[in-house]
Amino acid sequence: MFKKILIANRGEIACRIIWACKELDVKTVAIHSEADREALHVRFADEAICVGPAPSAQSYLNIPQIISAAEITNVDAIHPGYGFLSENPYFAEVCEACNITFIGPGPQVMRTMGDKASAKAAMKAAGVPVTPGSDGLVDDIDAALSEAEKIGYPVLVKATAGGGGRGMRVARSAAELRNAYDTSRSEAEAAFKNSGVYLEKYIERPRHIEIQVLGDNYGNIIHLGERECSIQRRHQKLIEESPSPAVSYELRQEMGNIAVKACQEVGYSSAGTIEFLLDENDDFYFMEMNTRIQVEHPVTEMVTVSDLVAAQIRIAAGEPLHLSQEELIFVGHSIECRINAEDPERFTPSPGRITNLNLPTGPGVRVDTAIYSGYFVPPHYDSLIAKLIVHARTRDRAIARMRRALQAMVVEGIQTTIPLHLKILAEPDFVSGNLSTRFMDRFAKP
Ligand code: MV4
Repeated sequence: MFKKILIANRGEIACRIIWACKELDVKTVAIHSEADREALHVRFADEAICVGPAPSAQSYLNIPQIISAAEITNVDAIHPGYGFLSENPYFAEVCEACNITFIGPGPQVMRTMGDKASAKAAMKAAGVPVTPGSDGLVDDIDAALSEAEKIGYPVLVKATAGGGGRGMRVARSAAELRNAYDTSRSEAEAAFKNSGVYLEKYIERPRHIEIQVLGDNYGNIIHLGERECSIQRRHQKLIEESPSPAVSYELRQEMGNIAVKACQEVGYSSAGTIEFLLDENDDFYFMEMNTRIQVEHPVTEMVTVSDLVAAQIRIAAGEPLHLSQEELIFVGHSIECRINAEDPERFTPSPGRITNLNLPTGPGVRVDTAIYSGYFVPPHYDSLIAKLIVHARTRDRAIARMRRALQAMVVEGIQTTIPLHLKILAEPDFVSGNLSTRFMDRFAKP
């Protein structure tokens, strides 16, 4: 086991990694920007190094500074968390070159799965269902029209350099495709300096269902069930849950086994997530693979009674998986609400000082956060300030528990998404589990 780990991140995930290290008797080194001197992860780490000014590019993304901090404090490994450098193959290579273990998959797997086209090809080769579509880019409108005839309308025009929904346009007829094709290409050129587009069958009301996997360095791979992540606004997740109300025992086995097989084919190790679109006929299609621990990992931990961050650290230290697929258990239902420092109506950032804070407690309540009363929420970083997670025997009980936990969560001095979550949880479609990635359209301002 490592003696000391540097956490190349901040906020709640940095604290989360510190907690896992403490339980493993591993010393921790925090890095921080000048704006984060008073941050909680700095306080609870054994050592802390300032790596630069507030802007992320000069601090949390500053590879030379981070590697220098790792050298000075003589750490054995670096945990990147999520975001920042967590899916940067070059950073993983630099760590390995400096004889520092990067806690995550190898750079090559990260590179393969990080490129949409190579990821889709690798998944297709591994027998993972991918959305029917063009085989590669469509270089002119005639190719697009001919591909669309093969696929069948409606089709989606997607920018190959896009991501997170940017550069996507639906076409329901040849006439619409002519327009969508030209618009997508020019938008992609402007936004990504890459006008490459491809076509896919448009799935009208998909759910976003993702499978958590864990792989060690000896070829052992298990899945830990699914997460329902359809409650998103402009591709920002708001509420996640496990299990999904739409996934039966049989569908879980099918999706889980396909995810495990895919990871075996690409030689995956560490924690990873395969994202799928699930349609109303229970057909599912590969969307992308995330080669990092994800924000929403706690809902999986709650229903499988696991510690995914500790598992990542153990795997990176060369330990075999402690659990076989057969030994894994699923208990109850877990829901996570992302608490952002934002105006709950306009979603505009709301940084500032927290003048009064009450965190909910009681049975089945977990809060992953780095805020405290008197903490100044800086404007420089992501607006996520806390994850409120509940666990109960059934989905209905979990919803009731989340409602009372949200009502007990007092954050004064800034605005948060707490009122929005209470609104969502009051929606009959949410309570009945009738979700899709179009769910949040109902709150869209005219
Ligand atoms: C789709 C789709 C429907 N049909 N692909 C959005 C971003 C990227 N993850 C892929 N996305 C979608 N791809 C086909 N063929 C609908 C979406 C989509 C979506 C997917 C997951 C979660 C939220 C979403 C919100 C809007 C659109």
